[in-house]
Amino acid sequence: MKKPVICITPSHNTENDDLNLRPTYVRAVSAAGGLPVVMTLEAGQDDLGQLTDLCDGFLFSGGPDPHPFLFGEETQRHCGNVSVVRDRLELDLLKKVMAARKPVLGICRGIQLINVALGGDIYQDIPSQTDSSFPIAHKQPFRYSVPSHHVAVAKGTLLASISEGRTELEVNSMHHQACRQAAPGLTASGYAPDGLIEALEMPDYPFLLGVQWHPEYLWQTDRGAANLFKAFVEASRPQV
Ligand SMILES: [Mn+2]
Repeated sequence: MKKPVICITPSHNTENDDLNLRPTYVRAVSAAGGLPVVMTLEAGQDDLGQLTDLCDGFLFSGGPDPHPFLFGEETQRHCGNVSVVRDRLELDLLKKVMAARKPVLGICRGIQLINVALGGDIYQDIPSQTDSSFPIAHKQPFRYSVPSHHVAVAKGTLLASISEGRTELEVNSMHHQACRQAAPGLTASGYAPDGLIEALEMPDYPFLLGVQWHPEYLWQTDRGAANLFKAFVEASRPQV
């Protein structure tokens, strides 16, 4: 049986114009039964259309901050580096993929990119834009394979079904930005203990899920993280 082909967007190192991608994404997709392919950042509209036809599922990976202009803001003092090239490419790709109603998984920057693309916005920097008497470390001080905070799962959601009834997940955290206002059509299905959105999904879509944590570092030890990739790959399996 042919494996579902999963297109993974790479990161863009703007210092030397290199592409890079942590191998953990590729391994997690492979282990879940998918055939991962890493895309380039040099693709015109026609190329993106052909890629959308060629691939069965699309994983928007982690990376630098989305440009603030994309959600109508000036650049805040603690905003990080951006890649205009990657922003443009991923926004164009997402539009085509969603028009084809093919499965989408967003991880870290991916959930933010999806939210911004659909009309939501993000905190440019959590520590300086939120107030908390007990600040959660969204940039955890230890290895990414070790969970650092919990996520409350909303009942009746795709995330809940993937999590096999668990109402609370243990996740890792390596982000300084976060989704603020969910875009129209998106539902928040996971929250950190400080109230920040950690998962978004689109109920009126075959499979569209964004998570703020990094399941690609947890799938070997956590069933929920492994199930997340399995559910995505299975949703991507072409109907025969
Ligand atoms: Mn977090």
